[in-house]
Amino acid sequence: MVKPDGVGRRLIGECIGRFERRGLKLVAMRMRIIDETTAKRHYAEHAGKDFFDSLVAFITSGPTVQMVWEGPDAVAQVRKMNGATNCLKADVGTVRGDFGLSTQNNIVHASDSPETAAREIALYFYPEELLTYTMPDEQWLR
Ligand code: FUP
Repeated sequence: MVKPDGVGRRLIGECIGRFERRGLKLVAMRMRIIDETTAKRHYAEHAGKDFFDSLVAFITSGPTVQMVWEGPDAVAQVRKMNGATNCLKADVGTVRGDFGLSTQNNIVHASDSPETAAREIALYFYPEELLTYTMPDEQWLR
């Protein structure tokens, strides 16, 4: 997901371009302003923490772009490309290491496991919105 700061800083294309060039396949995408209920479900694991209210306020503060990317080890690949949660600790060359300064305003979100991905995809997409198709270069990307 590109978060409100990423959208507001016109980094949607930058993020999509990086995942595309890596060789991942985009199978679903939508743009929405997340409502408070969905935000609290998304970040349920952080409920009760001191940054929770601020996190919910931030993620609901503007448009976000949800995407589903497929490919070998897609979850791990995207996590690595996004960089550490705190942009200060994110390696240069990652989205957060190249564009961010903060922990909260860290531009992108990515699922941390295939199980989390399944839960988060279901929060934002109907099953029929996940497209099945073949890219001509898939033989080189496995
Ligand atoms: P990540 O998996 O990298 O998105 O990170 P977490 O699930 O640990 O945290 C989710 C979001 O909570 C982060 F993107 C930013 C926010 N956060 C804070 O604002 N402060 C913290 O101390 C930890 C996380």
